[in-house]
Amino acid sequence: MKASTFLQAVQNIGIDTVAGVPDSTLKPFCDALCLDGGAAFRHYVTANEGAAAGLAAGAYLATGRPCLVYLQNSGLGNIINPLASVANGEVYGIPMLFVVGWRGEPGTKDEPQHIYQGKVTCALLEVMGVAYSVIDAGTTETELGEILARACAQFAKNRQYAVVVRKGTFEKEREFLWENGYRLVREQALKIILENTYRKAFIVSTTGKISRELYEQSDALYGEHDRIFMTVGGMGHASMIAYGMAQADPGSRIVCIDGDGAVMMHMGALAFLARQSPANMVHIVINNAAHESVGAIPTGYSGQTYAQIARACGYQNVYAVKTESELSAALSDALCCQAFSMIEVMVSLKARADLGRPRESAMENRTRFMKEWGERAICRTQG
Ligand SMILES: Cc1ncc(C[n+]2csc(CCOP(=O)(O)OP(=O)(O)O)c2C)c(N)n1
Repeated sequence: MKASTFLQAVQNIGIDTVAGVPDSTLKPFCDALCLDGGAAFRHYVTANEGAAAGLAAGAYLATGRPCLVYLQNSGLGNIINPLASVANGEVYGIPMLFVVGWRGEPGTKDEPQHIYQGKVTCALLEVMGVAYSVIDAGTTETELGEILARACAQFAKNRQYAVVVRKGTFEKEREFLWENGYRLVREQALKIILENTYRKAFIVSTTGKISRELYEQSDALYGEHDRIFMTVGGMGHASMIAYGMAQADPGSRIVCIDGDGAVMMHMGALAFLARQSPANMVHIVINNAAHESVGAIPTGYSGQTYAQIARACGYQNVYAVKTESELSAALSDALCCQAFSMIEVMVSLKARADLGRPRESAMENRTRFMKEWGERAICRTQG
């Protein structure tokens, strides 16, 4: 199905506002929204999926028209609160149309973070009282019309409706291409970060290609990656995982390698972390102003640098760097001073097409990581 066909059908039922967080299953749909297909809509990439549901609720209050909220099924966790306690028919009864990218559909091969989420996707919608239809590449325009008619019937009852989108549903069309103006390549920045930190620290890295690039670069440099905890799911929570470790052992050094989209998703963590100011933690934000891992759709970033935001929250040291030499200097400075720091690294949208994925299971990686950490703790108490 062409994303433009889908968007036209949605427009035909009176939807004019679209908000969400991009997803690779929905990539052609997101591309279309950022290109001509989006011209008929007010389109917002929100900080997280719950925020998109909030925007949809407000727009409905103002216009009486339901909005479309799009998300990867991982984002269902973020919409459950506004859905259950605001939009649900037992509260304010606010209709909205969800378009949910279905990663980890049972019977398909996908990454570990999608397996369980994929299994419970439809059950979650059911338990939330959201009627839904599943679409795929074979869904015809007539069938789509029928599905949207069912959605409208739910809207009339002040309920929500979901269209669950299987992998490969939307045809590849014209890609939304743009430049952010930065030159440093993310993978090169990650290599420099590893060279400066891997032997001195434990690393907690964020969801998406940042972790996949770190995995490959660490293997190339050190033949292993056991000191890296890859936060493959739970987007936006890497810094709190890092803090959980940092507070448990103030004698160890923890480096969190975050993405700008992930930081946006749960930005409250910055204020919390600044209040705690763990002297043994460095927070690195790789900023490409995009959700690059799922198709480089811009994040809706405000233009403030994350370093400025961190400074305003109370981080003790902040650095914003654009070049390899600035990054190396910031790393050596941040690692030698015992103060909670943020290094924001501006990078381009470049990524390798042949980037691999972790070969072990998530559980194997966890076991190796905890073993490394445990051995370090034993050295410390003995030494
Ligand atoms: C809750 C949730 N929503 C959406 C996704 C899909 N997703 C995976 S990686 C990613 C983009 C991450 O962007 P950023 O942190 O800026 O890192 P980049 O990919 O740009 O390096 C998204 C949206 C997800 N994994 N979880």
